Order: sequence, then structure tokens, then C-alpha cells
Amino acid sequence: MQRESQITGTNFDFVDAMSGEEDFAIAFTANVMKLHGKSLDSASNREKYLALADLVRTFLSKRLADTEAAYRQEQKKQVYYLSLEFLPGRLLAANLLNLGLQQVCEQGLRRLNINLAELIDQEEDPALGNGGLGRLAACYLDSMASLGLAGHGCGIRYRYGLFEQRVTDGYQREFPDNWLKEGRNEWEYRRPEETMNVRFGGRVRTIANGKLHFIHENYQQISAVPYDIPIAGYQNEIVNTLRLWSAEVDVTYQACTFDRHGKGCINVIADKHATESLTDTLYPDDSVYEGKLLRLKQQYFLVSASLQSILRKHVVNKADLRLLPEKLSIHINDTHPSLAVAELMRLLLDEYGLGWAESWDITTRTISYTNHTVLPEALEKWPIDLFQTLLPRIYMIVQEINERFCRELWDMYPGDWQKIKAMAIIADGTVHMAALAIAGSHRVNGVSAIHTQILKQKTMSDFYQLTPQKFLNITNGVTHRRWMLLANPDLAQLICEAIGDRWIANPDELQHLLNFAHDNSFCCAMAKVKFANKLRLAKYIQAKYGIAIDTCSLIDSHIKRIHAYKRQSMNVLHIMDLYNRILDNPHADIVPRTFIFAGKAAPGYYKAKQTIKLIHALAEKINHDPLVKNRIKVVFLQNYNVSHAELIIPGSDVSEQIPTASMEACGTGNMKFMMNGAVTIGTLDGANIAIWEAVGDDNIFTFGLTADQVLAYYRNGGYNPWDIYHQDLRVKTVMEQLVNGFFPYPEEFRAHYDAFLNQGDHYFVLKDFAQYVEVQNKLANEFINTELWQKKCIANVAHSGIFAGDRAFAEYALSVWDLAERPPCLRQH
Ligand code: NBY
Repeated sequence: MQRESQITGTNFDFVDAMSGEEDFAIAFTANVMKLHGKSLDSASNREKYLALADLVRTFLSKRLADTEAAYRQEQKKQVYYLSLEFLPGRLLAANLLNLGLQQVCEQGLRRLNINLAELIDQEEDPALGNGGLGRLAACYLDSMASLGLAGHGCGIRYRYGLFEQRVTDGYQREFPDNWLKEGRNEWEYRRPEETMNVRFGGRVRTIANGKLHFIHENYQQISAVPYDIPIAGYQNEIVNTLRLWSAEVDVTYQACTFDRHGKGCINVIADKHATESLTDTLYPDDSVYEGKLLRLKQQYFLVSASLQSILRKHVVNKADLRLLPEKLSIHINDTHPSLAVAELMRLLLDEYGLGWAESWDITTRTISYTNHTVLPEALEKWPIDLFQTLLPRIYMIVQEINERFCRELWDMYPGDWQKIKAMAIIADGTVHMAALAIAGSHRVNGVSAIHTQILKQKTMSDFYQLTPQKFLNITNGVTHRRWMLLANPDLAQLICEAIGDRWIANPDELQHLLNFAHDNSFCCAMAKVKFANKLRLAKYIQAKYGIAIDTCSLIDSHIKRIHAYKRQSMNVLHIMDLYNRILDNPHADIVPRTFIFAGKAAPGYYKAKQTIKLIHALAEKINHDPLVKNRIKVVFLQNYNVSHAELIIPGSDVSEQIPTASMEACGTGNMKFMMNGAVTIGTLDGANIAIWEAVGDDNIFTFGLTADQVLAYYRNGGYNPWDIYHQDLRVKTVMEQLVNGFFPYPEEFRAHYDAFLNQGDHYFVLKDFAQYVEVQNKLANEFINTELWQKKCIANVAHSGIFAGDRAFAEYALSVWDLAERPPCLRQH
């Protein structure tokens, strides 16, 4: 009894001392009772999960408070990573791993006949991001905490995350992602006392009494309430925070004046809901920017709330504002939070009374910006009218920044109006967010070598010429802790047995695995791990979709957002061609293959949705054709999210990374597959190039036009896809099959047919097709040589250390944020 009361209270000594599985079992049982008023026997799995998460949060909370106190005392430089998206994945397993509680928890629960994996499965997977950009932000939070850097995320607590995808009859349908079913998230701390007010609309009056004063009037004020999610470092006692802002209206102080319709409080509450809808949903497009007012509102809401709270904390600690760049860094994840430049200026000028020159110096030395795309349709430009009406004071500041910037340009390039217009922050009736982000930052980075080169030479070449010292490359990295230790524990264990566990803190050490490439027993053990992961995946597919896949077949996975430039359609055309070989010759010698697809299409993106339909139409045909004799299977996994990736990646043999060269800024899925021993088939784009350089020709299958060739074609008006149609019978056949009744409804795939043939094949699918088929054949032949294949898998894992988020983040720490201490993984270099 004495023990129980300690457990259910907040006696941290006990929690810290809790070492044995018995202690854990007792604490857990008591927590189920405390939280749900139920005994263990009558609690559901979800209730057990919530009780476990709550218990783990108790561990986090003390470390969170201690970490903050230590940062304050050491006056450690803080990094704030502003992003409209964070895709953290499920947190229970990650927290158990990072807190070193995995074993005690697993065994403690086993005593109670509870399977930890089943509880882990109860957690919602927060979909607060679209794809790579949001997932990268989450990987970096892990790395920051694990490297002991004081780095925090600032984002939006969307009430509904990215839509839930369900596919009926091959068509994607979207459903709201109600991830906060219980009204709250089990990891978060609501901090109403740190609420900030954000102002929209109204007008600005200027008063001149010696100095200009700007009075913002008639605005609408919305409260931003922060919710902090603790982010634990890997077994280092550090816990940082991911702060998510929610729009809330407190109506308890609003009198319900009864209007002539007699509605009273109904109106007050209706207004409350309308205002709070600001943070209701995440915009579901990952490549085309949507010029919607609500999106701009979300951006300013995040930026203003975050910066106000950052500055408040800075001055409360009695620090001098002039020291801001030495005390903290503000990083903007793409241009989405680039209003930070103007908002920081507003706060320094209007709220803290500094002058323009000083404020600009502080701002530009504090802010840095990462670009994630060169696709022109993704570049954010806001119409002046909309911008000015929503953010009148911010617009004035942007105007002033623009004027001063253009004057500087005029001095540099007198008379070159064209250049000045191309670089201006305000031009053609729009505000150019990339120009604002570059002008207001001291560092601008691309996310892979080739992407940075394209930024310097093409997309941002004028800015690069003006301020070359701002530009740098930092190739993305992913957290090997989640993608290896958590997603593939058997592989992690095997690696530890072979080379020890130092690779966990220093992933470069994975290179030592190369010594085992000729070790038969290691190769066998690795093959066994892969097989077990394929089995796990096969079981899931069987249970969910009733499709039996051959676990000895080559599992080839293409999992990412559906987009024309990512060329899922090229993969489909290749499968059609394989199928045609069987139709032509039923005994064709085909290496058994399972093709897995997963990914969401933006709801308004017709062609991407039709690609999903095409994959399903093909699966329907192939999976049921007795002639195929199970040599090919096609599977589409619905509602792709981080948890699905954790299941698919370890169970895959081949990683499809086949974008049109020059278009994929980096890619991060490619790195996760590599860490899990899958071999890449890829174009020379983004980080595929770095993977190729790391593993060498023998351990990757590259093909297709290079970025230079693609860009040269664009400069010269493209190419004629009909030439390929006429030259290559395979292409002609698959093209015709899109529209000749091979699939039911001959008109269904007309848009694809036209895009390939009548609209110039903008993504060079037909141009790259022959080479793609060739390397697919080569790859299949090498796959059946198991010894040779195993060496490729080992080489991939062994060389994957450079793609760890820790390396990427250490580079930011050194070259972007100027953090004084060298992170441990750079110390020995
Ligand atoms: O960022 C991705 C890139 O495509 C990928 O190559 C890169 O590896 C990754 C991390 O650097 N970009 C991405 O995921 N972009 C988005 O999710 C996104 C979301 C919203 C909007 C634009 C892009 N938007 O305009 O609203």
C-alpha cells in the first residue's frame, strides 16, 4: 500500500529508482486504476496504452524540467525550429528506447500477461505533416535532443492532421483524421499560462512625436495556447520540447448580449468555433502552394506566437536583445514560416523600441532558412491585397525591407531593372516569400549537393551572386534510432553482436560491417532477419487486404507521396511490361516480384489520384490472372504514414527512388531503406547521388537522364515522345493498353496517355523507360544470386552512417547556428 501511494503520486525518487520489472508492473497496474478507475482485467488495450504512456510521461517530465533548468543555468544557446509541419510518428516506443526503459517495461508487462507490442499499436500516429519536410523536422528534433543541443520545435497543433486515405474501387477518398479523439494527446502538456495573442486585420495609424509610432487598431485578436510535447534524447537525460500552438477563445469573459434574433450565447459560441477553426486542419498539398487566406493566417499565427514567446523568455532572463543572435537561432523550414523575418522586425521595432538598422542586423543574424524544393509551382507568393488586409503592420515592414533591399540592388546593379525586379520581395502584385526568407537570413541551405547546386546556378542564382557566403549545402539525414533500432530491432541486435553498440551513438561505425561481407554466418543471419521482416509485412498484407504475397519474392517498394515527378507511373508501366512478357510467353522466366505502393495524393490533384486508380486496376488484373501464377503481385497499402513505413522498409529488398532528375530536392526515404539493407534503384537525383557515391556502382542500380540533361531538354523545348512510341514496341504496347480496353473503362487513363504522348511527357517517363526496364532486369538477375545480393545489403547498411540525422544536425550546429560546443559526433574529426 505504502508503495502504491508513492507510485501513483509524483514521487520522482521512486520513479527514478524503479529499476526492476516488478516495480514497473506495480506502477503500471496502479496507473491503470488511477487514470481509468478500473482494474487491469477490465481495462481495454487502449486504456492500458494510455496508462503506460502516462507513466512514461512521468519519467519525461522530471527530465524536461531538469533540462530546462540546466539550459538556463548554463545559458546555453537555444535553437528554435519553426515548421508548419512535424511528423513525429508514434512516441511510446521511441520514448521507451530513449529513456532506456524498453526492457524493464516489456518484461514488467509480460508478468501481467500483456504484450507491449499490442499496446504500442494502440497509439495514434500523428499526421501533422505531408511528407518528407515534416518527417525531416521530426528526425531533427530527435537528433537535437540526442546530441544534447538545446533545440526545440515550434509548430501548429492541428485539430485534424493530414486526411485519412481510404481507397474504394481504386479511388482515393479522404476522411478527416481525428487524431485527438479523446480531446487531448497523452504526451502533451497544455500551458495556458504561456498563451500569446496574435493580431489579424484592422488598420495601422502612425503617430510622429519625435519618433514614428505605429498604432495597430481594430484588429481581431486570437489566443495562441501552447501544448508542449517532450522530446527525449537517446539515453542522455536530455528532454527538449516540441511546442504546438492551438487557436483558442476563452468565452468565459464574454457577455452574451442578446441581439434582436435572441441568439445570445449561441452567437458567442459560434464565433468561438469559427475563430478556433484557424488551427483545425493541415493543408494537404505537398508540392503546390495554395494561396488561401487561411493558410497565410496559419503561417502568421505560428510565427507570431512562437516569436513572442521566444523573445519574452529571452528578456525575462534579463538578457540584452542585442545579444539575441548569440543566445538563440531561429530556423525556418522552407518559406512557410518566412513571415518570421517581418515579425521579428515588428517585435524589435514596435514592442521593444529598437531602431531599424539594429533590428535588421539582429534579425538577419538570428534567422536561417532551408529550402526544400525547386518546383516553381511550390514557390510561395501572396497577393498584396490579401497580405495587406490580413497583416497591415507586417506588410508595412515588408515594404520597407523591400525598398531598402532594392536600393542595395540598385547600387550593385545600377540600371539593371530586370534583375532587380526578379529579386524584389514585392513584385507583380505579390509578396515573394523566398526572396523575403533569403534577404532576412544569414544562411540559406539546400538539402542535397545537387539541389544546392541547382539553387545556386538556377533558381536562386541572382541571390547567390549577391551574397555567396549565405549559401551552403547540408544533405538531409534521418534518425537511425527510429529507422533501425525501433523499426528493425533484430537487425540492430545483429549489428551490435557483430561490431558492438558504438554505432548507435556514432553511426559512422557502421562501416565496420564491411569486415563481415565475406562472413558466411553473418550473411546468413542478416538474410534471416530480412526474411522475418518480410514475413511480418506479408502477415499484415494478408490480414488487411487478403492478398498472399510470396516472402521469397523480390519485394520492391515505392512508398512516398504520389506525384508525377516521383514517377510511380513509370513503375506501373514497367510492371505492365513484365506482365506483357508473361502474356506473350506464359513460361517466361521471371524472377518472382512483389510490388508495393503506398502514398497519398493531394485531394485536388487529379492525375495523382488517377495514378492510384491505375495501380489498383493493374493489381486487380495481375493478382487474379492464373497465367501469372503468383510470379507478380501488386499491393497498394492505404493511408501511408510513419508506422507503415516502419513496417514496409525493413521488409523490402528494393527501394524505388526514380524521380525525374533535378526535381527531388533530396529524398529521405532512400536513406531509411539503405539503413535497412534494401538496395536502391534510382535516378541520379537528390541524395541518390550521395548514396551512389557512398556505396559504389556495384551496390546501387542507377539509370536515366541526369539533371543536366533534363534541364538542357527544358531549355530546348523538350523532346518528342512519339519518337519513342514508334521505336520501342514495349512502349507502344503499354501506351495503347492505357486506352484500348485492356483495363476496364478505356477512357479512365486518357489523362495519363495524353500526358505521356500528347503533352510532351514533361517528366521524361518514356525517355527513361528503356533504361529503367534494363536495370530492373539486371537487378532481378542479381537478386537470385543470394550471396551476391547479401553483400549489396551489407554494403548499403555499412555506408549509411553519413545519412544519420546526427551528422546533418551537427553540420547545422557548426555552420548555421554557430553553437559553441562541438556535438560529440564531430569531436573526433
Ligand atoms: O522535403 C520534401 C522534398 O520533396 C524532398 O526531396 C526532401 O527530402 C524533403 C526534406 O528536405 N518536400 C516536402 O516534403 N514538401 C512538403 O511537404 C510541402 C508541404 C507543403 C507545401 C509545400 C511543400 N505547401 O506549399 O504548402
